[in-house]
Amino acid sequence: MQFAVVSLFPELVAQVAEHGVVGRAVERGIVSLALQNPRDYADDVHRTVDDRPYGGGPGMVMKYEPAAKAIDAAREHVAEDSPVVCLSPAGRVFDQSVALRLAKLPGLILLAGRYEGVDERLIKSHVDEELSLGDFVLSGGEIAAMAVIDAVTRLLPGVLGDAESAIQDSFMDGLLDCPHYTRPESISGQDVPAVLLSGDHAEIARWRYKQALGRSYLRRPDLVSKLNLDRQQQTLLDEFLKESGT
Ligand code: 9WO
Repeated sequence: MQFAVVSLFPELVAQVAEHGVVGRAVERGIVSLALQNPRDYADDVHRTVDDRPYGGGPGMVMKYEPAAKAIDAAREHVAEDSPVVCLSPAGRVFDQSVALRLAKLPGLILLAGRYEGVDERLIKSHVDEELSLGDFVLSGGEIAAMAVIDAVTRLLPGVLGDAESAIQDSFMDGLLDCPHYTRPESISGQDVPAVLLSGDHAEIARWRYKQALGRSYLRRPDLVSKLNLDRQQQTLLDEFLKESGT
């Protein structure tokens, strides 16, 4: 999959491709990341990319022309039918189902805004979709763009190993993860649950699924109500609630 990001801080965005899962995917040629800086397309001597807002008020607005030229240049690095996505708290919420949809695309251009916002006419003429990570404000769209690249890359065939993919699949059915433990067995009187030391793999799988259901129910009831639990799941959840005294 071909990603291109339009940003005034390309060296920040480049970091996502220099570490971890995304870094390996780039090394293995599964993803590419092109960067375009609107500043390189500003044609005045000061290479101006922002200007004062019409109507007055504090802050600056990202100018149309340098960003538009940077998006057009980004198109050269991605497949022809790659959409342009802008990261903004005004967008629809990015979740795993959106990540799955984007992972089917041949490419994606991500526009990361700065300042108080982007000239609305750029959104109108160049942006296909606005996406938000949630109801908070960042200083720019870069970190959100990096999150989208990471979440989408993990879904591409061959990026995760078999074991990691299996873990991802089992928790993509709409539940939170179960708790995890590693050595040592006891920390200041906090012990690893005995079942995890039992060697009984069926019982361990059952316990993990019960924990995932239970903490999803307690922390994210919205996720659980979407699921329509079957008899077996309802039994596990009832057990969890009885054991946890809730
Ligand atoms: C900021 C904003 C605040 C309230 C309502 C709508 C808004 N849109 C923007 C916006 O597009 N801002 C640009 C990108 C320029 C300023 C910094 N930007 C930004 C993106 N801040 N926060 C985000 C963001 C992106 C994705 N998910 C959460 C926040």
